[in-house]
Amino acid sequence: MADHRDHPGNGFAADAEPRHDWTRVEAQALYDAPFNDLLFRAHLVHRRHFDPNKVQKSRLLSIKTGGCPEDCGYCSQSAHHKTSLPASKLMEVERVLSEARKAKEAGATRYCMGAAWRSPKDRDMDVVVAMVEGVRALGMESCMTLGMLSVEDVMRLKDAGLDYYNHNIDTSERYYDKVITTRSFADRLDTLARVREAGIKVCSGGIVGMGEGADDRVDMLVTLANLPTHPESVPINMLVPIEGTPMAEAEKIEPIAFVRTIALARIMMPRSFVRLSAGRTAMSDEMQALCFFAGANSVFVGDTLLTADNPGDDADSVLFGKLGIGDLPLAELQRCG
Ligand code: SAM
Ligand code: DTB
Ligand code: SF4
Repeated sequence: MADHRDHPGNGFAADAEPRHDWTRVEAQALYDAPFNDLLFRAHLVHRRHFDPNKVQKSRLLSIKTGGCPEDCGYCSQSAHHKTSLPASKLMEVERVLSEARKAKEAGATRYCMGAAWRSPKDRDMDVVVAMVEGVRALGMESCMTLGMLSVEDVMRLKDAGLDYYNHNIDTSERYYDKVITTRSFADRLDTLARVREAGIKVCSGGIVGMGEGADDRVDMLVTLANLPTHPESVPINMLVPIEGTPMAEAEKIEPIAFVRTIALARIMMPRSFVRLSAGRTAMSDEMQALCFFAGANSVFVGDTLLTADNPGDDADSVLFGKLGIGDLPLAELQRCG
């Protein structure tokens, strides 16, 4: 069989090298193109850089749940909203590592740990560092998402060997204050720049289905694609509506618009892993299949995300079996891109 990177002459030579000078107008034109044209182009870009039949699997764990001082309008964990979620303290290192071991046995290559903080306190950092070291010793990639970081925090995480830091820009700069008022879009970009500067890989994406317009989805992706280096991992979350949050009743995103968002991310950030993230329990198999065709090549596995449901290993193995999609082992993963 032909190498997956082989492709017929297709007239999209400019897709070969990542660009960092996307304009809103050209990105919007891609997003608005006839669906088949958009998907065809995204799929060609995808095949040029990745095996289209392999998906990277990450597993999430909430290491500190609830009681967060930030007011993110989508989040079950914000102390500003009346959700049914009880707050808990930072987990013990051994418990985290025992969960990480199970995730590895179930096929995850990256272990992502999330805390409901605006930013970590100094005393938390010792514990977090031990978690990173423990996960790496298990032979998995480590990822943390802890809120805003100082230069000192970033250096400690780098020294511990942290592979990825997740910090989402969530939406466009224009729509940002409709979603969050306790921090700014610029705050997010500052932390991302510190993480990049320290040499930690960047995971940054956003949420769609929060009542934003197509222009907000496009602008969010333009911001990410015009960073000096593309995030290695770009999670695209579909809002999981949480009762008691201001976004509980937000208008749902139309599935085709969601697929367009994935396709645009793939075209603009050709070498990044685009993760089909939160919201998969509300997606049909066909919608997920279209997302994989459009260039998504990473998912969260297991039956919970941080606090919300995820399809679980049995449902995923049925889906991936039907689609002929296999795992991307760690060794292969490190050669990608
Ligand atoms: N507190 C840290 C922060 O905000 O960076 C880390 C944890 S936070 C829960 C990680 C990301 O999860 C958010 O940036 C957001 O993109 C995503 N997220 C949170 N709640 C969500 C929801 N209900 N639906 C979809 N994505 C969600
Ligand atoms: C990301 O972009 N999505 C993940 C991860 N990064 C940390 C989180 C999704 C959270 C979904 C809602 C919940 O589980 O509470
Ligand atoms: Fe806190 Fe993160 Fe939730 Fe915002 S998204 S409320 S920062 S846990």
